[in-house]
Amino acid sequence: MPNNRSNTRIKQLRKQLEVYNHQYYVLDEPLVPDSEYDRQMQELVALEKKYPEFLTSESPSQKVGGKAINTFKQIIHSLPMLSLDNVFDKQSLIDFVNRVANRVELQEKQINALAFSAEPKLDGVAVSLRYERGILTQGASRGDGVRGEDITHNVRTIANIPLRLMIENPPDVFEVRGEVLIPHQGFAELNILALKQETKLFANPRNAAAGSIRQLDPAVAASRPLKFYAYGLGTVEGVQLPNSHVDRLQLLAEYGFNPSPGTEKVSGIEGCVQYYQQILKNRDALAYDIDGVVLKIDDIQLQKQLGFVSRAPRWAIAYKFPAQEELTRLLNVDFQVGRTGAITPVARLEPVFVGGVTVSNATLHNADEIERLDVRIGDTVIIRRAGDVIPQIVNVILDRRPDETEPIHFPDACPVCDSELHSVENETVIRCTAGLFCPAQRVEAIKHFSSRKALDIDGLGDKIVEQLVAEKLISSPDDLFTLSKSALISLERMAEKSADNLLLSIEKSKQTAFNRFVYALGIREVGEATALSLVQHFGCMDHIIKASFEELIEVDDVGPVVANHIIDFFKEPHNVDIVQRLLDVGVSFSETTEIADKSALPFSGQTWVVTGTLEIMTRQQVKERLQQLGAKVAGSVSKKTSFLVAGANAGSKLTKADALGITVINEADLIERFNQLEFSHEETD
Ligand code: I6G
Repeated sequence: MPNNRSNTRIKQLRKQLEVYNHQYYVLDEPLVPDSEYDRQMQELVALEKKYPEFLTSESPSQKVGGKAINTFKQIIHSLPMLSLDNVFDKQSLIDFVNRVANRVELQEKQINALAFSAEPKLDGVAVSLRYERGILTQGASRGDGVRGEDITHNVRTIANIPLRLMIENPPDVFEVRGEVLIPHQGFAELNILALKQETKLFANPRNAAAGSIRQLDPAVAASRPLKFYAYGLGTVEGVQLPNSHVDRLQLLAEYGFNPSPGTEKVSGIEGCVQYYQQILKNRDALAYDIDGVVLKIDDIQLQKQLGFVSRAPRWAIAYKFPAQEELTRLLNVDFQVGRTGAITPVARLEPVFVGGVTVSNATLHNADEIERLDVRIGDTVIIRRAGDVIPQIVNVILDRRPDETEPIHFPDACPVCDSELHSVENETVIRCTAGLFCPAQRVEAIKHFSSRKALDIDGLGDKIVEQLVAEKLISSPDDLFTLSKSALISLERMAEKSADNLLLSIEKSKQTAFNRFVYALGIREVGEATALSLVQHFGCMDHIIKASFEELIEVDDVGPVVANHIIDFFKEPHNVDIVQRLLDVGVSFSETTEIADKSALPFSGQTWVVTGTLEIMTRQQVKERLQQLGAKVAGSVSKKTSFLVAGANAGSKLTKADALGITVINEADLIERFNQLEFSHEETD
């Protein structure tokens, strides 16, 4: 091809690929299949190789693969990157608005109508991007606000940052400021990869994002799922800008950026407070971390009038959420034995206010987690509490470790009954092998038996069960039905009236529903939904006890894993005896089952399809877990499908799901969802 025709073609391909990139990475609406994109990119790369004189730094072919640098250059921001003042409560927000109103002499009516731009405060890393005549020439970290580091080589690799502004006549200088972050799904994938490669896990998405843009080699940033969201402008020359901040964000979208998602224009203090509350309520449903909302006077003229104090604008404020991470000290680690014998290390902490509540315990999950964190008694630790998820220790501050600490050892025997422990290959859980001979498992089994969704024995609280077992007044669920009033009164703080009421509740609980009874037995992974399916399938207790593996996997929610748990449970003569003794003491149920409230299960009403090769869980495990959570698992994708879980090499199901606009999630995201539910769900141990 002659030179000038090649140059024309190169320009054509670049323009087309820029549009494809923008549609894919910024708008999330791909225009062409990957194969077509790849074909055009290959053609561009080949032409640029043949005619290197036409190669430019803003070509879409240059997004990844730049050279590593030796050291970071310092840059001086042309306009300082300011910081925001924070408020943590409504009164301080009102004080902020009143200060604004006093300074620009607003009347009450004007305050109520004052327009604010409101946006979620993304928990990422602030960066500034400089475009000269439309070309990205510099990316800089915030640094101290005056001086930052040159991270151009890394920001160039971020997929939703355009290398060229998407407009015909770009301004001479256009600086965009915003946050770089890693969404939850990408973060989970990064840590799964780190686990596989046995490298250090990232503590949280913010640290991972900060670490990614502070790399000498741009290949690292290119491999990280970074996203950039624009929240404002720096120096701009050669273009007239709108006088509203929200309109400026709209302009940023037209130039090819993702403005801060969820930005809205709101009015007055009440508008700001409502926005804050709405975002706080929906915080856990967002795809990324946020730590508050940012409120800005929308009118740029007013902003200019207000100016700055020290390094912060007077026209903006961060209204922060209660912290989700805090520092505290590890006082001790207890090893708890659960209903099915699983041993869970529980961290006892110096009480600390985090995420809106005082926290004094956190889970350490298992032995691997203790080893990963290398946490020791006396350590200062970062604790995190997000939404309803049980608090976790995310990291140890090694600088603050006291002298002469020892690694924490997982016990060699059950901490309660001293029986042998058992660990299964590829499972992180270590269990006590004593079953109901272990007092801890006994207590948990009886608590489960009497819980609300099981026999629902009103007034039999956890503390009473613990005392009854400790005093050897009961040792298995059937003993509850032979308890005497004098035995109950012998317990600490048990008055005569309470003992009478409790005996009445126990008596009343004898009349139950068949599915509640099966659930109450506490068979591993047989939750409410599975208990109901078993009862509906087999119709009587004897058939469930005697069911073979083949018969069990015929049942709706039962797969091989659960089937084996059921068989193991009834293989134990002790468990069959308990069932018999319960029936002998008068527990009875109608064969017609009460419908369990399946609609209360987290995934009820949803239809899921699983396809492709999964790496961590087997497809069967995923299917069973989804069913336990109330989902229907279907074999094919249709309009009724709620979610498709797609592993590697997913084929036609993925294509169909895409065509139908069905939400597709990968294994990492699925595991993240399971983990979030794990601690609030009673079905598993
Ligand atoms: O809108 C914003 C979001 C986050 C900001 C901001 C920010 O810092 C993390 N910082 C400033 C100084 C401004 N807006 C004006």
